[in-house]
Amino acid sequence: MTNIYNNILQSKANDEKLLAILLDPDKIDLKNVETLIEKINLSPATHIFIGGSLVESKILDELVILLKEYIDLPIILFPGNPSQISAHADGILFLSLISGRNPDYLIEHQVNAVPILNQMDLEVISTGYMLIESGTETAVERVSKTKPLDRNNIEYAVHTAQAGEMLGNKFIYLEAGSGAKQAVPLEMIKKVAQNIEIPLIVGGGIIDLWGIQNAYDFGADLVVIGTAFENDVNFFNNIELASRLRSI
Ligand code: 1GP
Repeated sequence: MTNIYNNILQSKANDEKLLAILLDPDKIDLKNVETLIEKINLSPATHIFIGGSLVESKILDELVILLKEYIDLPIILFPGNPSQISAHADGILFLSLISGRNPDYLIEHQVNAVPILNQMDLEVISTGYMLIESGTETAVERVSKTKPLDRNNIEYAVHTAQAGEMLGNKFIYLEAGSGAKQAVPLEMIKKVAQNIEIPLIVGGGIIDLWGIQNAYDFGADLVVIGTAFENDVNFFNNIELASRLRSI
């Protein structure tokens, strides 16, 4: 039941960096899923995240089943709300938006998700989710009706992450927002990483190898790539990029 998280802890202990490809079911055409699967299998990804802020898609179950059949990576749900849960996945990031002050995203959706999760065998991984200001309004901000944290107030971000850890979260996820203009500041990644023990996920607005490498160098344990791969399934084709990531 707890393989995904234990494996991530093991990777962290071995200083092996991890990479998740984020797939938004709303943006996937099942007709093209074969190519998608082929590209994922050629990529250096270690995990698949599935979800988005809005997901209205009816294909979630079908997509997860297909991915599970052809891809040998943990499939982890990254839901915007309880309607985005599939029993066919391996695990779920049980997110609490600790940067915000909207009770719906701190506890209400989580309570509503419990009867659904009780009927499933997903590995539930509690995650302190922190939205960081990134230049323009992002979907997470719009949908959750919460303010992101000031990107220059590193001390407050560190305290928020530490509070998340003290509350018992198993991950801290620093999120600039999908398609963000500016990724999470490297200095913030560094200070948060230095002040928590649990694994640190970083995502949003990372669009090239250097962004990935920098996030790792400053302390991210797992980097999430969504838009860059969505816009170009050949994103990881660059052999140099893939091999460099593998050797990290
Ligand atoms: C969003 O962190 C993820 O939740 C990924 O963001 O789409 O900008 O890569 P991008």
